[in-house]
Amino acid sequence: MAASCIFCKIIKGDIPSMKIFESEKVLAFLDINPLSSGHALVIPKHHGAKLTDIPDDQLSELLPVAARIARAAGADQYNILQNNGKMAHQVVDHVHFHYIPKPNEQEGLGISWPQQ
Ligand code: DGP
Repeated sequence: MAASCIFCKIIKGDIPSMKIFESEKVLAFLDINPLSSGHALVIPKHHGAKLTDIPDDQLSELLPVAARIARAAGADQYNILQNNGKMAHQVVDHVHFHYIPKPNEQEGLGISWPQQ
């Protein structure tokens, strides 16, 4: 846990979130700023900023949860994204996978990166 980390605070329950899955090592919740309806984040409970900071036993549980969410949500098309570092558009320095469902083809990719 990192005292100043927003996602660690969500894990502890100090900041409220719309949780959709929780296990010993993983938490998933709805993104506060969704790119599409159902946009969710899957995070390890172990604090680490980047993919390379997370132990394998935590990492290996994240994608199966993303797949479970994708299956349960039922969207046929979706993005799974994971950003590492400011230049790669990472804003929250606690590893997270985005699950971004695409409800229909009119929305295109639906990814809007911050303006440089
Ligand atoms: P990234 O750019 O990959 O670091 O995405 C961070 C995401 O985290 C962004 O889509 C918004 C989301 N987010 C930031 N703060 C909060 C929060 O307090 N609660 C929730 N549910 N999501 C948050």
